[in-house]
Amino acid sequence: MEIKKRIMTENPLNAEPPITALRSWLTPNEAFFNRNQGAIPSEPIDIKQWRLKITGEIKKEVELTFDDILEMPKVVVANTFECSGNSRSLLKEKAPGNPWTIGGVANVIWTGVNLKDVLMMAGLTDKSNHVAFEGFGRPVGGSGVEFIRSIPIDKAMDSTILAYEMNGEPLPNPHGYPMRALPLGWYGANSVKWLNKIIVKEHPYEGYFMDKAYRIFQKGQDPKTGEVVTEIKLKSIITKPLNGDILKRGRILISGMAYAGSHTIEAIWLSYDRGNTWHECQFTGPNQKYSWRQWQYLWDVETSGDYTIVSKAKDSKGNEQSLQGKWNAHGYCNNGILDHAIKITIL
Ligand SMILES: Nc1nc2c(c(=O)[nH]1)N[C@H]1C(S)=C(S)[C@@H](COP(=O)(O)O)O[C@H]1N2
Ligand SMILES: [Mo]
Repeated sequence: MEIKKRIMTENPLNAEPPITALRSWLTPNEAFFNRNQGAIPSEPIDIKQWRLKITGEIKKEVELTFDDILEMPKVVVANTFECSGNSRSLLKEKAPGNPWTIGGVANVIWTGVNLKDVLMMAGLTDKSNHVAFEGFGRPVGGSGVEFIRSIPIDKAMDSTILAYEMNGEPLPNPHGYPMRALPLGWYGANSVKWLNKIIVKEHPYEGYFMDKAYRIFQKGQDPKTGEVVTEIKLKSIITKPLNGDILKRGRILISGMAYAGSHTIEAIWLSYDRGNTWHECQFTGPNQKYSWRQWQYLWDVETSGDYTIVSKAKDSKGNEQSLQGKWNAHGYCNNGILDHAIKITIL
């Protein structure tokens, strides 16, 4: 399948697929968005030379080859993966950064090993509170620092995998070959690509990509006091029809996806009057923890005119999406209902 992505920046590569590529429950690897702070390794890393080192606040250092990884218990899990900057360009008030529409998201089947199994080989101590991930070590971006991120030990032990396959294929080079960290249900920034080192720490890792980027804060506020971007927020998207479509009166199929990190989707509604009245939609796809849920609505339209259609999801905790996305300095986590409105014309 040829999929032509919209390139936002070429170097480093930041690109989103067309919305039509987001209509299937599984996203093909070729349609997986690209988000890079720095260079992609120019050659795939040599698997024979590659090692995964576990160091820091642990009982003993461990070094694993790729063959060692393949001999460990395998985990296969579908997981929806989203960049925290996704939908930034749809915010009512603009925020700086890549102008994603809704394409900075994908649902794929990941194969890997449990991070817990690797950490248990190293042995935890009473100072093993955070787990930092380091990858391909070229300093990146204007900041000139390495892309290193840490997550709390509970997430690391409970639901984080070290992924080496996407949809049954080795990770493509731009997506982190041969391995990336994958805290399930969390924003992409926590998924360090080209992983080669795990550092167990007493305190969260301190650095640009922990303290300045990937935090929710307001202008004038110290970024470090803002909340770290972790679990994917409840959101729904309409993938059919497309914004600006002109359709004939009669029965119109509206469909899309809804997702909520580690929570499942319980209900979804559609409105064609900007959220004044809501109509319950049907689910059409699998209902699995960590994966988005497909939905549809069959709309019998009798009156021609311009319509604004929006969707609203409710998760298993009973949360509902709010009408407008909450603005923050980096424009992260936009999950507003009206921000995701689709405008169509019925003839
Ligand atoms: N080493 C490294 N890992 C990284 C990044 C990066 O720039 N370098 N970007 C992060 C961000 S912000 C996201 S959203 C995802 C994007 O992964 P993808 O390019 O496979 O879509 O990777 C994360 N891991
Ligand atoms: Mo991201």
